[in-house]
Amino acid sequence: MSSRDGGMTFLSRGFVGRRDARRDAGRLPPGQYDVGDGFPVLSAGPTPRTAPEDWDFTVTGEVDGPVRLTWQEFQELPREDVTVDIHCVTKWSKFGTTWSGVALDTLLGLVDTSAEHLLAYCDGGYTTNLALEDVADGRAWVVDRFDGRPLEPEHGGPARLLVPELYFWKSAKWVRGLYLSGTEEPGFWETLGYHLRGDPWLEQRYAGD
Ligand SMILES: Nc1nc2c(c(=O)[nH]1)N[C@H]1C(S)=C(S)[C@@H](COP(=O)(O)O)O[C@H]1N2
Ligand SMILES: [Mo]
Repeated sequence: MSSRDGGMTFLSRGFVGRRDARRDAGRLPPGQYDVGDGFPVLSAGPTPRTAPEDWDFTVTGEVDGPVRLTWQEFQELPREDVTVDIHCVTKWSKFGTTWSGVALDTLLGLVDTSAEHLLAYCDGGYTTNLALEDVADGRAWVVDRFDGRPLEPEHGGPARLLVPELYFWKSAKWVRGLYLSGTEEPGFWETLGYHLRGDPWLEQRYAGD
């Protein structure tokens, strides 16, 4: 562990493995707090439970050749491990969460489209809108593993979106597909007054922020 203040080094040594508050301060977007080891569950309804044999993932809408993947086909796609900080609009942030899944670049690469927006849809009816430029180039994934284990149903298993650069409501749980469109169609929370984009660093919590 290094220290900008040489005089603090002997103190830091005793705290190896604990959080360095000074380092983490720069990781917290405005108005957020560090929830630590906790992982709150925030669901607008009951937890759906879809068996892998009943699960599929579709990429539809304004595309040439819509795609439907079975669970098995999804498992065979190239996979990535990611470690990211997540930020909920209710103000908790969680540092260094580890996930495994398929990049949205890979899934969107399966179709031909000139659409600029998508609506993610889920078991249970939840939706959220995203601009394609906010999920391109390694900024979003469909993940099915958290912390080295299959994703718990409460946290969106069998699979959820992970869009860590935006507020966590954009990381749709129980995701089943992406609907691509030339126009921006607000999703569940966005229709109820939350920001269409939701960048935590710009504190885009509500419409008009
Ligand atoms: N399908 C679905 N996805 C959802 C939600 C939901 O209610 N339904 N809640 C969102 C909100 S507001 C947040 S903060 C995160 C919470 O994820 P977690 O329960 O794993 O912490 O999921 C997001 N994705
Ligand atoms: Mo949230």
